[in-house]
Amino acid sequence: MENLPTPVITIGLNLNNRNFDYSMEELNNLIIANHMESVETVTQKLDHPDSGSYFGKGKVEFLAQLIETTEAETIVVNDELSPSQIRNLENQTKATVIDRTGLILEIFANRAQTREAKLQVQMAKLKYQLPRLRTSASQRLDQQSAGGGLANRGSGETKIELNRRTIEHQINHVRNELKEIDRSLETQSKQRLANEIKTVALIGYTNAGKSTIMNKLVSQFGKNEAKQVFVKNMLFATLDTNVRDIRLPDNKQFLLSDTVGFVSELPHSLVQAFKSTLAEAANADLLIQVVDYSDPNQELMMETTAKTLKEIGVPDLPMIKVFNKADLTDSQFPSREGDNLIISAQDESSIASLVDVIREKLFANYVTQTFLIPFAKGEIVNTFNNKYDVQATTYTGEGTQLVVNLPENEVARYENYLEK
Ligand SMILES: Nc1nc2c(ncn2[C@@H]2O[C@H](COP(=O)(O)OP(=O)(O)OP(=O)(O)O)[C@@H](O)[C@H]2O)c(=O)[nH]1
Ligand SMILES: [Mg+2]
Repeated sequence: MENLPTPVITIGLNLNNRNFDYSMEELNNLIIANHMESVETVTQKLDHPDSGSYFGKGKVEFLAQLIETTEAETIVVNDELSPSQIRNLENQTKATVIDRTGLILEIFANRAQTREAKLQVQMAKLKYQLPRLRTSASQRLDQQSAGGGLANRGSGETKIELNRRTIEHQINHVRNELKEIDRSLETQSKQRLANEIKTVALIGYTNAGKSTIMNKLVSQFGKNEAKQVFVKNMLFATLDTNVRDIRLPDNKQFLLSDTVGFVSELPHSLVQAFKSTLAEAANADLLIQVVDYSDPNQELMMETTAKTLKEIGVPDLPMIKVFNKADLTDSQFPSREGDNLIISAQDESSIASLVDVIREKLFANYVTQTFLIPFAKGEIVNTFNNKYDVQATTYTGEGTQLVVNLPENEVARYENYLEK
């Protein structure tokens, strides 16, 4: 039997922010994703966080009472706190305090599967811990002074120094390991560049259906249709970038990548750590932003996505928006407005319209031309058949006549055989 979720108290400051309710809802989803359950939610309206203890004095006292009277022993905070805020809150409430960043790092740590993802999460965690070492160190000092003597203070400080050096050492170690992996990934993407294969990246808010769409495309058009990715109704189901070869029936090929989903205020250290994984998106020819159309917060989720892309350093790339899960709404699907689509990943004709838009966007520079290839140049006929969409083949006295849809810049290469 599975363990029951850990009871916690969630708290958040409302700084007159229009996104406040949404961010509290998101926090609750993050809590569920971390196998916790909120037994009580406490919010406060303030102009700015209390620099000492985040909440004001009265509210902190109220929290201390709640910790005493409920089964919860942990407080989860909707913002990233300073080390001293965490320390003060912990001292005053006698609870364990986890801030939003710490929570997201925990979820990522539990989800990471591949060596790369594990290292990336570890890097983010170490960087988060480094400035926070003071927390436990000062606590130790407090305890020592409470014990009466200053005699031990020196040894306490040496310990902090030791911890700091251990963490810095670990950071270097992880950084080197990541560099190794990065190098091999770089070779792979250079190869792609050399092959001029187009790339498409699925991006967007977590749980929108990116991996589901990936799987549908892979099972219909994948070179290896068995290579399905993990799908689950939870936040951050995907942490690793998965890249798959897609080959449409008309020989148009591209690489499709699926990657980690976004959430608002994704910790900076995590974004940094995942940069190389997310580079897949930064280099794409086309981004497909998947949006959960059944979610009332979809506008804010799109804002979150835009912000995160900026933070990763993704340039202004061609992007289409796919409003997914329309089966859960009253809207007609599939339907298209400009380059944007309303679809359901579970519906076959939806996937077909998505493929149409991808094809249009990705292969816009394709032209249809007629060539007459002499019989002696059979290898060109083979190339056409393997690489491009051959729409008609006629055998004439002079050679093979082919109607071919191919990239405009490739035409020059076969100029001698163009039929005028
Ligand atoms: N009803 C409905 N459910 C969908 C649709 N697309 C995806 N889902 C479900 O939504 C949940 C999340 O899907 P995923 O494909 O894992 O979402 P994701 O965007 O990859 O999520 P992360 O990897 O966490 O970022 C799963 O339970 C899917 O079965 C859809 O069109 N309709
Ligand atoms: Mg996914």
